[in-house]
Amino acid sequence: MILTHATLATMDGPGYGLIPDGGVVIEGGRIVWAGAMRDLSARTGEVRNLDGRLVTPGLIDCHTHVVHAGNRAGEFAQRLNGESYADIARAGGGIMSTVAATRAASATELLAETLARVDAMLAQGVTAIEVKSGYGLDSETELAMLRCARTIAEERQVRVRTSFLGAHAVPPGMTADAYLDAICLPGLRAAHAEGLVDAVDGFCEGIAFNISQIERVFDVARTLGLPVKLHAEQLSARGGATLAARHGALSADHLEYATEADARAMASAGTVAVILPGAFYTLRETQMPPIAAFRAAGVAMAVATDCNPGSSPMTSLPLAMNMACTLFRMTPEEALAGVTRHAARALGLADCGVIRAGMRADLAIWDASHPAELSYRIGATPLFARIFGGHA
Ligand code: DI6
Ligand code: FE
Repeated sequence: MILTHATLATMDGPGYGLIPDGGVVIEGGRIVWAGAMRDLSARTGEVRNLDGRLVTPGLIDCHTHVVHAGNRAGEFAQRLNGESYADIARAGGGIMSTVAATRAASATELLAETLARVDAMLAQGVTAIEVKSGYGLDSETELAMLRCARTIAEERQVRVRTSFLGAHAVPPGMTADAYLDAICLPGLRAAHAEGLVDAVDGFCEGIAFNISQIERVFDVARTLGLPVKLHAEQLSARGGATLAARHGALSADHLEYATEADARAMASAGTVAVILPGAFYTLRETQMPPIAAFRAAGVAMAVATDCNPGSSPMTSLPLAMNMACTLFRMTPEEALAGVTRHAARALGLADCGVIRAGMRADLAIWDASHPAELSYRIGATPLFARIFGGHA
């Protein structure tokens, strides 16, 4: 396939990597050439003239809890009446209420509910998603969630990377350490043995796991040869971001309460900051992630939906880009890098996220003439077409 007369935002390099009248040659699911039309040598293949439409790398949603059952619209109303997210969690709602719904769902029901959300994501230009477990909190359901995540990639044209998030909440009636010993860590080993785990995640927070408990999870991840990432400094400063950096984490995520010292630690470790404005917005948070400190320290910033039934019931990655700009003053260029090049890094993927010869041909074609339009519109879906592995 040959895409001609496109406005290319290759995202290859520090900025957009704009090529105003560009072309892309695709063979065997890979990009074999990308550049200016005037440099395109004669080729044979199916030519698609894009009439100046914008082409970007396929979007990558690098932080989702898209596999889950049920919804928490009731808690949404409770929070609007003044109850806090943490209060609801301590009273047995929150994550635990989704755990109950997910345990009760059959594999077929879980997949059907999940695919409806995945379809909404793909309709907005996404070609790769990360999917976390964490609504099982028992081995059986954690594994069922991860099997469901793997099935997504068989049912739809999308790449899936899984993260084991057994350390998401402490089941009532147990201590955190007892839960890690009896359920979470054996569950991680079992899930890994079944080939279900690409990375290991945790929730480092007052209502979840402390630093030393997260470190126990990371130690097991290391013995299994798995990369780590962490929900860190979302609701309070707990030192999770620096801990993640110390363990060479792919990413630290949320980060509203992160400090300049965290930013420096993350920069030197190459840990990506995953910014999740949907959760900030939904929880009416007022503490902003230290974007300027990340920028100054040279931390790569990714942007994701955090698609989950509690703090971010959102399936639109372009909306997350808009929120990252309007709420956090990220630039549209940073937002697009955040859902392409930097999102790939947050997942440890080296073959996508930029338009360059040798990369997978995962592309999004937009009814737009400049990449800033993707962040600028609110809730719009200017997607014209998606190309996944070279197939339209
Ligand atoms: N932080 C989040 O924002 C999600 N998980 C987490 O650790 C929320 C999960 C939920 O409320 O269901
Ligand atoms: Fe999350």
